[in-house]
Amino acid sequence: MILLISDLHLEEKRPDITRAFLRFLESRATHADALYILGDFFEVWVGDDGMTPYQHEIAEALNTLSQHGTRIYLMHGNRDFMIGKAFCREAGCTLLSDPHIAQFGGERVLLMHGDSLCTRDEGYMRLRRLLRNPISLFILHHLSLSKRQKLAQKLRSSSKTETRMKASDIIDVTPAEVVSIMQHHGVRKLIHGHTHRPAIHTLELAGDQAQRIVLGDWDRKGWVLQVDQTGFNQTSFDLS
Ligand code: LP5
Repeated sequence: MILLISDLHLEEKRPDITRAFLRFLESRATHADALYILGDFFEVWVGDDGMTPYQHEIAEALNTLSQHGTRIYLMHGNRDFMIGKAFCREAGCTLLSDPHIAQFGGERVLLMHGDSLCTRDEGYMRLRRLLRNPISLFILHHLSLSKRQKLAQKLRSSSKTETRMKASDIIDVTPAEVVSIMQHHGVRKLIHGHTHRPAIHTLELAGDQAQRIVLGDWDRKGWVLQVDQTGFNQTSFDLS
């Protein structure tokens, strides 16, 4: 059995999400062969050198699960693309590229965070290109921790102001982009997060039925997608 989650936005200020996640790791996740975390696992990540005691505690909890035998795979999101090797080593998880093709029960499934599918959000696309190119990443990694923290704060506040003003369809995935990437990778199933709009969408790809499964974010509820012999089932639970 495989479990997939995304967009937990873990931070010390949300003990309810943290508690629910730690409970999930100690219970349901121990029965899984693998756990996939598809980005925005943390609210914000400025580099492994800035890890707080809280973040070490989360890494340790992941590591305990991996020692127990559940393989853990982590993908970057737009908030935590600076997660690096040190965190993964400490947490016992493997960093996946975005996109990544997984084999679930013999089916090729495309896994993504989902932000790169929102191509109508031109402001964000520009910011993404700027932050994620290798030269910027090199520079960012060499800035002092305090500078990175200040920049991250600035980005968060600009992003909050701007997203409030964006139309709902602009900050959702672009349908043509979904079709194009699924065709490019030759898959009939795509799983992603980012948009905080949990759903299973069906679409037609070159005459075949295809599915786009959107993972929910953890806020008032937690969301988990389970893949087993019965298929792909996403369920939610109250965080309290
Ligand atoms: O995060 P979310 O879901 O609320 O919004 C996203 C897009 N915003 C972002 C920015 C993140 O919230 C903040 C990332 C912090 C990373 C920290 C690590 C880096 C450390 C070093 C920092 C340099 O991803 C938002 C999308 C939305 O998803 C929906 O898809 O709309 O995009 C924006 O709002 C972007 C704006 O349109 C453009 C913002 C311009 C900001 C200019 C500030 C200049 C600072 C330059 C720094 C190099």
